[in-house]
Amino acid sequence: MTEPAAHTAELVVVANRLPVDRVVDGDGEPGWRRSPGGLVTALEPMMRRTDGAWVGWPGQADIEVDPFEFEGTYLVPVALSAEDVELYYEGMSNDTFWPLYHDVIAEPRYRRVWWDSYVKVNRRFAESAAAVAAEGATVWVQDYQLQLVPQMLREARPDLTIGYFHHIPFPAYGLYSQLPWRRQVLEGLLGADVIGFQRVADAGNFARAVRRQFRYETKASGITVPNPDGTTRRALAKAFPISIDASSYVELAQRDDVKARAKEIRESLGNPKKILLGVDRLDYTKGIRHRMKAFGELLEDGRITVEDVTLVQVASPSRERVAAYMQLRDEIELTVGRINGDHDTMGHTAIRYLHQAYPREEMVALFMAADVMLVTALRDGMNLVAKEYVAARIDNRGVLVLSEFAGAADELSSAVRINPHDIDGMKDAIMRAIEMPPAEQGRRMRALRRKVLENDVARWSQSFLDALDGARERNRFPALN
Ligand code: GDG
Repeated sequence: MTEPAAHTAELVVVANRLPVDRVVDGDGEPGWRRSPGGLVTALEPMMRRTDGAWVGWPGQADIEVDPFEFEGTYLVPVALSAEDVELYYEGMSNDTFWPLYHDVIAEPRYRRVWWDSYVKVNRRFAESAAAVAAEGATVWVQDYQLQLVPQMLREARPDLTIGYFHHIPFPAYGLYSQLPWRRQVLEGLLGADVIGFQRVADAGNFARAVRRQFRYETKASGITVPNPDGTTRRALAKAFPISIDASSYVELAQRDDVKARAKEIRESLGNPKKILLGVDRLDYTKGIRHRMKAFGELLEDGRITVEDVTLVQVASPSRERVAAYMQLRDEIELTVGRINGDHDTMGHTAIRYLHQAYPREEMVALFMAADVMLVTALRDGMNLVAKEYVAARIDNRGVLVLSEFAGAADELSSAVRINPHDIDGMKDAIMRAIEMPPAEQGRRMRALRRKVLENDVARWSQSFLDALDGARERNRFPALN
């Protein structure tokens, strides 16, 4: 392991990305800007409270950056070469784990060179984390790019309390077992004291995989894991559904300029009676094509017209160098072109398609302008967009159409639920949402808002850290196990 760093921290977050983006100002001087991601907002308050460090990749290949302070957090950059990015990130993370863990919606590719790079890069992250963690510190590892880090850290630093949170689904064993490195990955994850998942079902799938592979005993959320010295310890595998910083969405929705922008958006679409909205990274897990098929058929069947109903689809650019994403983009854009070509009039468009990313204010204005929010994921760990829409509807109006295959469906039971594979069912659900009387909208939206405002992201991170505190106590007093 590397030399201990000059600076050490009591709480260390390890994530593929640092919470900042590298920017170059007008004079060509490089600097850093806080990145807008959800995880950053989720962990920011807690990082400020504690003496925190964050280990992650700065987002550009082949740059070496020394650790630095940024807004109260000590940032430890992990360098990735262009080859690391290609093999570990685009290959193993985004072309093997991502499709495999999303129920093989796209075919996962198993490449030994990708795996070798994944192991090597995970070790680099583990070494950086081990070097910056103070004696007895807590380390919280994030997501599927770093599944081997917990075990690597435990071997190097048995004094640490280690958490891992899995942001995406964990698949049923029948699928998981395809993975040529299925044992190594489970071993990697079991290095953590607390292994968090989005849904109860994900935690269950993980526990089943552990039983099938290792025959370890699992009881309630506890897994009995053998130590190298013959004793055992208890790892906790359970659901901690992630959420959003709900009050910041409420604040944006209350701003006059944002309200005015929502009105302007409606007008610029020709004031249709109903606006439907989809907001997704352009990803095959999000069910964008299924949504468009349903919408196109509703127009075809004459159940809606372009004068009355417009679909706004924000598809923010994502993983543009991975072949499956290039192909998906072509398919979606062909579909949009066909539907618009068949149905547009001079004054009205069927689908306003935007392959762009927008500032948060614009997203909230869109949420406020949209009568119906379509979340039609084929598989999704949680889906924060569903929660953001609900938080932004301070007027208690609007309808959320939500796929059963998104983690958010476990909590948001007052949404109109759909199975996105059932196109007829989805068409009927969209019609129901379009025609829903205001009183029913209000009843459902109030129930949804209660859930999202109560279970916000601060509560999520606190409950995970509480579980880690419990684990630390058990480590100190093994009789508690
Ligand atoms: C993974 C899991 C899980 C999107 N376009 C723009 C924009 N966004 C924001 C959304 C939302 C976030 O990006 C996307 O979060 P999701 O949860 O919807 O989906 P993933 O990116 O797949 O996230 C997912 C999540 O991790 C957290 O654990 O819920 O299941 O797949 O916040 O609003 N934001 C802005 N402009 C855009 O154009 N500002």
